Amino acid sequence: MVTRCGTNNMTGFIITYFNVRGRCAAMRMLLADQGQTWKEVVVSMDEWSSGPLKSTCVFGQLPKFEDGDLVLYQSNAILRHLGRKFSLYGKDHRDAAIIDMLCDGVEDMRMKYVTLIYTNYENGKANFIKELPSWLRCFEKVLEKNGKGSEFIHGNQISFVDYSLFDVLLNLRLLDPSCLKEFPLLSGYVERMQSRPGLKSHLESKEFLQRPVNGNGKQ
Ligand code: GTB
Repeated sequence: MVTRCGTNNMTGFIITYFNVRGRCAAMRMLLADQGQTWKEVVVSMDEWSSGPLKSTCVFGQLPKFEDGDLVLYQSNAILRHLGRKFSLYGKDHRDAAIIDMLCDGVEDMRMKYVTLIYTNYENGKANFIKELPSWLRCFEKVLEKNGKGSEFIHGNQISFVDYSLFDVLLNLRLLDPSCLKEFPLLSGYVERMQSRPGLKSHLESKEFLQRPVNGNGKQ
């Protein structure tokens, strides 16, 4: 188990996960963009398979996220917690409901991607790329309805789901570099997100660049 410490970690955030971007990429982006530091506990597959950690995890899976004495599992629950903590959940209950809906939509797209990567990469990639525009078009339309796509995925302030959507879009663009070309609003959205100073320096950091995208080397 490797522990990497950020400096000035006054908040006590600890991410325990495998050495991949995977399900922690969005929460890391959120923390970096919000000016937070955190500690990383990196678990190897050998340790995971032979050690006691799995049995202590509520659903037998990582990531595990600690915020002081609060211990959370499930990446989207962690994002929601950070959304509430850093006011990244819209301005009222109506916004929060829509942000939750979008989060579930991003999760559906993420699961399609994860299923391809881990279960059917060689045989499924061509068909996946063929179907990709129909999913991306849904988010293009959401952007169009929100200030003609000039801002965030919902409202005029960033929310936790923006980090998750941005992360999935980066992964999809790695898989199919031209996938955003027919979607000007999504392309502009990705440009704006990656230009945010906190995100830009995170995306340029060696911690981000050296961490594999997925656990099986496929991307
Ligand atoms: N719904 C959960 C969430 O959103 O947090 C899903 C969590 C999940 O799928 N966790 C996977 C896990 O703990 C890791 S993410 N798997 C171990 C187990 O179930 O025993 C996917 C993943 C797969 C492989 C690697 N790897 O080889 O390094 C890394 C990450």
